[in-house]
Amino acid sequence: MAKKPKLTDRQKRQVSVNRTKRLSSGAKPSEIEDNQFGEQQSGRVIGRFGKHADVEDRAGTVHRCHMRRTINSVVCGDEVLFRPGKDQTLSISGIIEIVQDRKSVLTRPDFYDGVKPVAANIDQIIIVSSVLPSLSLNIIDRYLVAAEDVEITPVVLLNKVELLDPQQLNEVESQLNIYRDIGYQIVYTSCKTLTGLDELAVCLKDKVSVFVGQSGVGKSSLINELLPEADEIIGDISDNSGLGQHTTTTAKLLHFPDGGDLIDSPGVREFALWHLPAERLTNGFREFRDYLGGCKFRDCKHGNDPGCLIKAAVEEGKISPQRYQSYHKILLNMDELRPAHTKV
Ligand SMILES: Nc1nc2c(ncn2[C@@H]2O[C@H](COP(=O)(O)OP(=O)(O)OP(=O)(O)O)[C@@H](O)[C@H]2O)c(=O)[nH]1
Ligand SMILES: [Mg+2]
Ligand SMILES: [Zn+2]
Repeated sequence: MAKKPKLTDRQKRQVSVNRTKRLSSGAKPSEIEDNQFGEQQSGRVIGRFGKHADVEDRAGTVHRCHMRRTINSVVCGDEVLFRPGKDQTLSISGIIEIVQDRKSVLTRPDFYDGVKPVAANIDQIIIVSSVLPSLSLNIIDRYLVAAEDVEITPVVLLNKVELLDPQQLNEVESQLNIYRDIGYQIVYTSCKTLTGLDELAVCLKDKVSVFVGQSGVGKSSLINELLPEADEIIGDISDNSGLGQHTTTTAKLLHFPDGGDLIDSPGVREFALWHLPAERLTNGFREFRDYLGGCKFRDCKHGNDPGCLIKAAVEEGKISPQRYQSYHKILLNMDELRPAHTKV
């Protein structure tokens, strides 16, 4: 795919002027438009498709809505004020007028659009991994940083465990115990043998959770096991690459009959963190926090700098060397992956 050309400062100013004009001109609904809609009411976004969104009203009815041009972004989990359409024969009849302040929002950087919200008003992020596509601790670390950064509780989930023999399972468990030791919950599941699904259901009960992770790890399959009526489409793993095929393309919020909601999100190719300044990355490694501010040099890069408390903690076995290496790998990649047209 061709890279987006870098904008000059003049072009950036023009974009900003145009945007301001567009926002102020779109603020008031025209009278003709006004007649098409009923009274404003509150609702919640449960689906997002192109320029439209599905809004569930308080009685549980779903309205497919346009959005006022003043609205910047709408994602699953957003609380909104909307007006249902009077003409229900139209496929998209209502309109979202206001997005309420978000209690929490998970974001991800997008090469073209800058930082994009993924889901709003969520209580926990379930980081789904599997052994096919193969387990990547570095990807887990990146999601953990993103979750820590927005202060939403993460849970580490490993799916497809039935593909491992007992010895392999043992090895994987000792790798993932690093996360347990620093206070994260770990859940092992299989959609084939149904292992761990009861534990997962308990973990999701009465909370608003979002499933994130690479394509093909089984997010939608897990949802179908937990909520058969969800009927999520699942895709095969490519024989050549061992990767998923990006089957889920839009986020969708589903309800558990006994309480709790779950958002299925599309697998992303590269969950990068280049939108975070380095200090926020460091802070996202929760076990580093006890040592921050104590290094000899204020601008310590926690590499080979003399008097680095983090490095010392690694040497003393208090911080896992694997997490420490992962931190430096992310730090390096952040600069490499950051598109030329963005700044932190
Ligand atoms: N062996 C095994 N295969 C599984 C398991 N769970 C899911 N799969 C398979 O993994 C493949 C991908 O599953 P999906 O549920 O589509 O994965 P996804 O994470 O939703 O992928 P995207 O929507 O592309 O992000 C399918 O072929 C599933 O049948 C499991 O526990 N064990
Ligand atoms: Mg899916
Ligand atoms: Zn240091």
